[in-house]
Amino acid sequence: MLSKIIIEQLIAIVGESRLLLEADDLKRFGIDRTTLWKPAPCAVLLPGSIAEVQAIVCLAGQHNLALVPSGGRTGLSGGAVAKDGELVVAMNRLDQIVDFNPIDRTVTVGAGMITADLQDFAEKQGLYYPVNFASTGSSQIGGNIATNAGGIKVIKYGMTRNWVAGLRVVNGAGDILDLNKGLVKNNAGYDLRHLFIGSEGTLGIICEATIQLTRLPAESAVMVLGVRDFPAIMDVLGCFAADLDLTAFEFFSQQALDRVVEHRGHAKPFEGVAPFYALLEFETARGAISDRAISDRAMTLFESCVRQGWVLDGVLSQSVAQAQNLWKLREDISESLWHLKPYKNDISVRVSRMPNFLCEVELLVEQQYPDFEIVWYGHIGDGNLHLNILKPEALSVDQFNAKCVNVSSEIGQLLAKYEGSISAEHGVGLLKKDYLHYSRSPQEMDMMRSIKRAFDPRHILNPGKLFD
Ligand code: 2HG
Ligand code: ZN
Repeated sequence: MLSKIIIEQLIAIVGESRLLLEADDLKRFGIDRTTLWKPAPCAVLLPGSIAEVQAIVCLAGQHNLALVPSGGRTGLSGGAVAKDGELVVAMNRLDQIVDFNPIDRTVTVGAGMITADLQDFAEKQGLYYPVNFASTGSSQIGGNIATNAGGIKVIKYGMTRNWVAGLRVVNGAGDILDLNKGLVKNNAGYDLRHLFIGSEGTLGIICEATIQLTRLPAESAVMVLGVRDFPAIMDVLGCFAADLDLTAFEFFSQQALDRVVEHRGHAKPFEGVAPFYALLEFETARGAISDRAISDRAMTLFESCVRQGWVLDGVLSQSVAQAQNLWKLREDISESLWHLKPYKNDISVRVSRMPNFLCEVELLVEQQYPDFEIVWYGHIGDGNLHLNILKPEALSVDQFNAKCVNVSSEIGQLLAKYEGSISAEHGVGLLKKDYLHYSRSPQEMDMMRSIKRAFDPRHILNPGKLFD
């Protein structure tokens, strides 16, 4: 509960209508896409400028109030959850274009800008913001940066980190830091900007970002292939990546396809079934969706994969609409599983280690958890697997969650052996912090805590997230 005096001070900063105390607002702003925690913030603030964010942080520091920075709350690890009476600082009003520079091909935006609005703005300038994923319609750029969001084009364009040319943040001491200022080359000491990217709101509140844009991509075509087994998916990747400029290489299992077809009513890619499917996207010549030379090349590769026995069946998009429909089979999986409250894993290993790793994970879950339905999908071209575990009807939610914690530890041990990551792209938040030690050494953990102390000396920024 906030005291009357603090409420008055907060109103003096943001204005009365920008301090939300109603139960509905607290519920809505206190949670992300996870369902494991009950939202319980003490209030929600909607600052309209960096100066207001700074004033909030200074006040929070004086009164020792915990702050949870909040974007579109589409996260899957509890990074934006406020469950312990924190003040939520929602960036919704900082959603403007601050500056566009066509020579540098950069755009400076408020952290609250919706990702899809940034993509649309870029396109109107004849440019492109390539970080793309299913929740771009509601996620905010500040949240994307705080979690270093990945998505479906990482194989060609990399993660959000690659596109951040500058950041304005307010750290936990209430200082405004202007980091990198849009420079392409800047070796003047430590690049603090990169510490904030992926820091999950624990070092500072990202208020403004200068984003690098690039030229529009050529038209692309999409192929969905039915694949014999896990190892064959990696063989198919090797075969296509060697010859085509891939912009995506995704995979999903038959169970994932069944769920998405059932839930969304999408058409299957082709008649037959396969244990796994690979979705490939590659650029064709500008202006021609089925440029003959590249499409013929793709068909030759497909035939060679069939001859090898890796691929059972396949389809190549013949129009933009067909390409979009094929993408839906992959992009809609997460939402199609949502009502089943799956336990999520978002893990990665180096692509070269993927074949052996996949066999071991498959064996682990088959042997130890035969009654669990596992829905496999992910950005396999980046070495990133989303392992969604569905609750068997016989188990209560508590029993299921307890078992999943065991699965996570076993997978964590396997990841440690393969030098992989317990969080490839969703972040650590609350969900994965107990497993962080499988990916980070004690020395690294100590250094991360020191960095946290340096930027947030009063420990008021998103406490309890990433690590305790
Ligand atoms: C995706 O790749 C998202 O579809 C969500 O990262 C993954 O829900 C998930 O597990
Ligand atoms: Zn993903």
